Amino acid sequence: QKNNHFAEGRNTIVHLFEWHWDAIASECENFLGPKGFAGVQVSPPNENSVISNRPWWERYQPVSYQLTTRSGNESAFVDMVRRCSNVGVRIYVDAVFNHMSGTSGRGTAGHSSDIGSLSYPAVPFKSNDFHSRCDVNNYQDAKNIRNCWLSELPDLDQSHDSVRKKIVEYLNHLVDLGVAGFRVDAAKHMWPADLKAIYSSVKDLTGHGLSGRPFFYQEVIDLGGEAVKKTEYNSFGAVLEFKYGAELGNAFQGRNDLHWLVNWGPEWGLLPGTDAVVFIDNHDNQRGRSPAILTYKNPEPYKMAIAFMLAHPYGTTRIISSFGFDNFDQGPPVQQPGFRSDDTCTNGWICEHRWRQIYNMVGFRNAVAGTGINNWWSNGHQQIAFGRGNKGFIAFTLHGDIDQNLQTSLPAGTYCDVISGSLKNGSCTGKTVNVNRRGKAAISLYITEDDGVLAIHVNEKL
Ligand code: AAO
Repeated sequence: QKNNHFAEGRNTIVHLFEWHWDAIASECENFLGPKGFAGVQVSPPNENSVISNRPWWERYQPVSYQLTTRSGNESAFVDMVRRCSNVGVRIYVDAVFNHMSGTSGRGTAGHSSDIGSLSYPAVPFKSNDFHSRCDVNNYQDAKNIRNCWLSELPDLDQSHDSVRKKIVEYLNHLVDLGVAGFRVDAAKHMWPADLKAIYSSVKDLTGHGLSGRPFFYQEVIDLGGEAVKKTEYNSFGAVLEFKYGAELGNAFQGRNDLHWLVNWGPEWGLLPGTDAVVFIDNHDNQRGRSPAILTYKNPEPYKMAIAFMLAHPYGTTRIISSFGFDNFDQGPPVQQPGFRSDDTCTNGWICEHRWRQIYNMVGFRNAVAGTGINNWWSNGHQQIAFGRGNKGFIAFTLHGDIDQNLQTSLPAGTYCDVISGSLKNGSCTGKTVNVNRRGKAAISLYITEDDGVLAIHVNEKL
């Protein structure tokens, strides 16, 4: 349940937040497959309440487990799974089963929900399937966190067999359709024993070359100081490691010297890497107020933090692909993304995963997979560099120029910097780096350049 089931040579999940199933299918074929992405996290595929002005968050208000939403219906979902799987890209579902909708009315498949009587006939769930009403308002109290209602959302009682059965049926249905795993929404608000029981009742993966236990990665926000701990969850599934993006966000905004990253990993209070799914920002905290969190709105340090994440061996990496927004509630653009000749998106979509500095680092991660960190270098402050075995090397500066001959373990030759450009038709569109026969690389990285990163690897060598 901690195995991410990535296809050979692929390593990163992209969260195509609010994309439609047919657009995701095309994206797998046209971009994600060829660029080496491993998987897509999709928005919740089950029926949700239709809420006025159609905010993004209506998708976290389940009405039933039927697969009809504004992203598409079940046949479009099946087609997406097939087309993505055919090009080596797995599908991971955002699974919302801590609660049901907090809104009375109709859902995206036309079914009703009634918050007064706690009735969701299309599942069906009835009032005795829920914890009685109280609000999650005390993060020092595990019972309050897990038995009360998060954001006024009716809280399912997963200790009941009848509730477990409905959830397992939903997850099994998705396994039958060929998904590889689940992001478990609000896992912190459910009891570990209940989750363990639910996961172990879900069937093994089938189809599209998959087998074994589904991947479960759980949303347990643990930045320390609360009653619920991430370590209660990582024995039976992976956990989204929220400390990761908060620490790197601080570091790449200059609030912590980069050279301290020499021991990045569990020594920083992070979970073991094999238990962690890591990210710089997600769909919630990109809308939040924490100054630690970097997003597309602060592109230079954001791209650096993502480059560090993708260059470092720790964890299963995930990137968010956003739509642009000015306020918290704003839903996705009416039109799905179009694409410019430089790969970037139109129609209000940010498409971070199509930024060269980001997708080329997805390629870097694939090129260096299986190696450790070596040849660590720093100037003692805001400049660092390190290698990944004899496969890749990366340098960062937040302050001042780097003009150094740095020791690498790379084969001699001329490499393309995959941050300032790419290898195209036998030449580099950006900077080049020469590595001599002793492995010394002539690294020039000036603070005046567009990006404070330089990265080279064996798959983009002249
Ligand atoms: C909407 C309306 C509500 C209305 C409700 C029902 O906005 O006003 O009551 O409908 O009608 C999303 C939206 C919600 C939306 C909901 C349903 O965010 O606004 O409510 O859909 O439509 C906690 C949970 C975590 C949760 C997060 C948002 O632990 O699980 O809140 N995330 C997931 C999803 C999210 C979704 C839901 C759950 C619900 O990813 O999109 O909600 O399905 C602390 C705690 C965290 C806590 C946060 C926020 O952390 O540790 O556990 O997350 O606070 O309350 C700083 C702070 C620290 C904070 C941290 C968060 O460091 O110091 O306190 O940042 O990164």
